[in-house]
Amino acid sequence: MRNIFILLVGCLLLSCSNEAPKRKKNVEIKIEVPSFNADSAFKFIADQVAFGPRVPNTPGHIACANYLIEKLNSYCDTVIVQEAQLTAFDGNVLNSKNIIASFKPLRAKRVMLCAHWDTRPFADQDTENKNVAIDGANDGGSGVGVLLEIARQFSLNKPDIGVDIILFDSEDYGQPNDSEYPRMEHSYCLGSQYWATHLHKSNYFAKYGILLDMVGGKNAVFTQELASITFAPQVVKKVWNTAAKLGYGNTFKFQKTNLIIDDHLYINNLAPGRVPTIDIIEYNPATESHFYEHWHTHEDKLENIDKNTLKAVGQTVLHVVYNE
Ligand code: AHN
Ligand code: ZN
Repeated sequence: MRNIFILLVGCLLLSCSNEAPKRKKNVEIKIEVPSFNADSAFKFIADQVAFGPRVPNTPGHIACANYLIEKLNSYCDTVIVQEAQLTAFDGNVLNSKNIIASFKPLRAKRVMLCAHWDTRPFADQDTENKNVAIDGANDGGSGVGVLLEIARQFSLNKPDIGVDIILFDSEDYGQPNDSEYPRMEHSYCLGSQYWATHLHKSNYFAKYGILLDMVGGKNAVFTQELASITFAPQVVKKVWNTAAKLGYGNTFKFQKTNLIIDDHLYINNLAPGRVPTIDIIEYNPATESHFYEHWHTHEDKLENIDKNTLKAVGQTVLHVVYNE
C-alpha cells in the first residue's frame, strides 16, 4: 500500500514537472493583428490627390478637410477639429484645421498616431513650374492614407488601448531657401506647433507618438532619425524590432541618421514629456536633401506611390498598437 502511494506521488510529481513548461508556453497570448490593406490605403491617397493640392486657403484644402472629417467620423468614436489662423513666412494667414480623431477617448493608456494632411504650395525643388503647387501624393497624402486605413481596421476590431489619430495642418508651407522674404524661424510645421502649445484637451498625455511622413515611396528606407532616438529611444526600438520580426528589415534599417525638422520635433520640444514622438520618414542617401527622390517636385504624384511601402509601414504600426 505504502509503495503504491509513493509510486503515485512520484508519478504526480513527474507529470507536474513535465507539464510545467508546457503551461508556461500556453500563457504567451497570441494577439490577433488585422492585415493592413495597402489597396485601401492607396485608394485613400487617390481620394486626397483628386481634390487637387491641399494648400491652406484653397478650395481643394477645404474639400479635403470635409472628406477627412467625414471618413474619420465614420471610423472613430470622436472627432475634434482644432481651428487656427496661422501666419506664414510670406504674411499670409492660413486658415488651418488640425483634425483629431479618437478611439476610446477616456482611456488613460493611449498612443498617438499622426501625419500632416496639407500639401506644399510650390515645387521649389523642381526645375520647372516652381511656383505651382504639388500633388503631394507622398508628402502629405501617404501618411494620411496609411492612418485612414489604420482607422478603418480599428473600427472593425478595436484595440484595447485608446488611440488618437492627429492630422496636422500647415506643415508644408515652410519658407523656401531662395525666398526673398526675411528669414522666418520655424516656418514649417505650423499646425503641430499650434497643437503642442494649445492641446485639444488640457493635460493631454499619450504613452508615445508615431509620426508618418513620406511613407509611400518606391523602395523607401526608414532609418532611426536623431530627434526620434533622443526623445523616444524605446519607441524607436519597439517599432524597428517589430518591423524586423515581420520581415520588413530591408525597409526599416537599424541605421542612425541626422535630425529632421518635422512635426515630431515640435511635439517633443513644445509639449515636453507629454507624447514622446518618433518620425517614420524616408531616408534616401542618393539625394542631396536625403529626402524622398521626388520631394517638393511635380513628380510627387500618385503614380509614384508604392503599395509595398504602405504595407510595410501600416502593418508594422498595426502590430505595435495591438501589442500595446
Ligand atoms: C524640411 O523640409 C525643413 N523639413 C522636412 C519637413 C517636411 C517637409 N516633411 C515633409 N515636407
Ligand atoms: Zn514637404
